[in-house]
Amino acid sequence: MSLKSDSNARVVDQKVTLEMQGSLAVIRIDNPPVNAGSIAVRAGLIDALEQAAGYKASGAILIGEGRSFIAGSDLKEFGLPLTSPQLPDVIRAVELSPFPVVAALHGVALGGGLELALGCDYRLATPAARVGLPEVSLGMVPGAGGTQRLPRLVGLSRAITMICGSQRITAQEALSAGLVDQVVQGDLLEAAIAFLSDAAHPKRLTIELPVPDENREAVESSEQVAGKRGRFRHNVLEAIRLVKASATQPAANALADERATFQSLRVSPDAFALRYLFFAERKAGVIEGVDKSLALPISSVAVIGGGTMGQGIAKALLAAGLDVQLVERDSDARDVAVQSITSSYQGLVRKGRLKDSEASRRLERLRGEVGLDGLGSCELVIEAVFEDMGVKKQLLKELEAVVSDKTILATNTSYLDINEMVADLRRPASVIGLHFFSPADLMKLLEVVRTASTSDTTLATGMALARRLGKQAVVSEVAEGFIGNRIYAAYRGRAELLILDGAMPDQVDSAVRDFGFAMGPFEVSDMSGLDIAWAMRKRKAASRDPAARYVTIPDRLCEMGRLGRKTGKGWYDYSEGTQTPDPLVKALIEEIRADNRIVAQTYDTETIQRQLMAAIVNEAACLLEEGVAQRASDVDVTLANGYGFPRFRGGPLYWASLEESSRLEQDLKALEAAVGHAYRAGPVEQVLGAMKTEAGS
Ligand code: 3H9
Repeated sequence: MSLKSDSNARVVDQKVTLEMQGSLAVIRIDNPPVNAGSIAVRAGLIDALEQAAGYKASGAILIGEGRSFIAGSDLKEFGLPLTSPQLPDVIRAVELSPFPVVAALHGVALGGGLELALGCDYRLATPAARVGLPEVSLGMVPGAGGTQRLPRLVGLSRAITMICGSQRITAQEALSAGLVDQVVQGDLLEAAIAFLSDAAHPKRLTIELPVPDENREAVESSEQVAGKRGRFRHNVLEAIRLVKASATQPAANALADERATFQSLRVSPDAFALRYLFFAERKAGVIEGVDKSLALPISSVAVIGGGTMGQGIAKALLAAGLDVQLVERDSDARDVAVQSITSSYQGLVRKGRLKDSEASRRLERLRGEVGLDGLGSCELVIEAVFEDMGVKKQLLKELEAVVSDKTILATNTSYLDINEMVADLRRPASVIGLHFFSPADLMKLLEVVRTASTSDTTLATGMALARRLGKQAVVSEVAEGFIGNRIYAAYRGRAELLILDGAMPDQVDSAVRDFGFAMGPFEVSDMSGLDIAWAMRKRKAASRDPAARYVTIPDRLCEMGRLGRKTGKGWYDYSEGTQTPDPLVKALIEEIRADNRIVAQTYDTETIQRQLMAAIVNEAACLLEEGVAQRASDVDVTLANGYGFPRFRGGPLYWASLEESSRLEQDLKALEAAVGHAYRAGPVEQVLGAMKTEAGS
């Protein structure tokens, strides 16, 4: 610790500084990039508070340097034994300080950052600040009083909803809920100084406030909703239990209970997996050798094709504040597309999920167009037309002729070879794949596809756009199905073989749900429509290896007009309004088995799960060997963000890296036997070995 002798600024340590402004102590936290509450920050805060007391401060202000207050505890520390002083020690020091302490919040105050603020006597926030306790989404519960102090300010049901839903709320919402005391329009520090200079703001410990009385039904209802949304995971139930304890237990006991629960949960398998995914998601944004700052600014985008996908992409762009031209072939199609977006916003406004003013702003930025002539000023054009190589090639050529030389062209293809698509273009370096997932305005994943000729500038621009849209980007090289659909095809293929060899669709779906997916593969097929994959199979029929095992069941279902939910029947029967296994499908499966002279095997839940996982893991290894994905963790990020893979398992390769290698080997052997002739073994052992080495380093 060093002191500056010629001013009031005292460097408490490199991460925390203390400056006396009159009788007020201004304590600044400076731990870039997000002011994570590392050990240095915690120790610095305690020192600063002690020094402020030594200076007989009449009040103190905790404020963050840079873009945030505190983004939470340093997640890198959580897999290891925690070093003292710990966050509850810092909060105790705040509470024991003889003067009131104000937390001045800007940027984000999350997790431990918000818990520290809750431990302060008052909280002021800028309008753009966001606050929340995201620990549950990381497999834990708040560990420094969040479950005890938050309900004292916002009530039990609101606290349950916020904590279990890992909600990040705005300053205005926090003010209405009673979480912050003032939203500051002008200078935050000046406002905090004025606030503390007011004698009406004496010391006031949050932990000593009573939990507001609340209607029991309201609490029970928020408890049920939160439990269900959190799929009744252990940490979610623990969070609910702890919040409720704030109303019934002495604070000291409940705080100790919370701390013990946090300590055990932070080293739980879920928490390790979710932390892995947190850092994997950030790493996915890094492209080796490509400078992020090359990204071109984008403010105006054209979307070609106003079907479901085009509309979804347009909505994602509008929500991010971009100007959008939605282009259709004729005025009827254009009007239908614009009307459909308008109606969907009206629906959201009616449900209270979008402000009327925001819906109007978005619609003002939307222009429906016919033909390509008006696209000269667009910085980016995304085509979302029919999935056909000829159609897309022709369109890109026409686009090249009308847009400026700086315009980036993107294709939303989900399978086609983009290298072939750009072969005849003048500026292939300006073309990229942007593979959105449907509904494109809601789904988090965006595969950013780099062709053999995509320039670094084009790629960096695609990644920056993804970030602006709030999407999770993953870079893929050109390959059929890119990363996600290629792995999904292997998974679905294995699921269909399981049916052919002895399982029933509901048994497979239920095993997959038990593993943690939201839906099984046959439920997903029914939802998205069996005809999409059918059309693809028909297209590829001529080139199919005749020696490969082929499951005809889905073709037969399509021929019977059973295209899934939209026709009331698919793998299941929906005619009574619920998803019901259909004896007719069972009979069809048995008939096809008999035709193929297959004696049905019996599969237990675990075998089904492990076989499907083996198919995913093997395909992922093949794809890494080919260089389609940059790194193993990108595969995990793809599956967790676009395919419903359970986040608490980290991702398929993370899951596999924790499995006993001999068991995995057995699974892969069984997979090989089931797939037969078409099986290609990926370098699974090598991929997982590299992951383990990285995790240990
Ligand atoms: C907690 O607090 C538990 C307490 O209850 C316990 C009490 C005892 N730790 O996302 P970005 C890094 S649990 C370590 O790209 P953005 C991140 O890895 C914690 N590092 O920026 C990245 O590094 P790099 C509760 C962290 O502007 C860089 O910062 N808190 C942490 O899009 C920039 O991140 C949370 O869950 C961290 N906590 O978003 C908050 N946070 O550049 C998690 C970030 O090397 N964080 N980093 O790749 C976030 O939500 C976002 O990062 C944030 C910034 C909104 C802060």
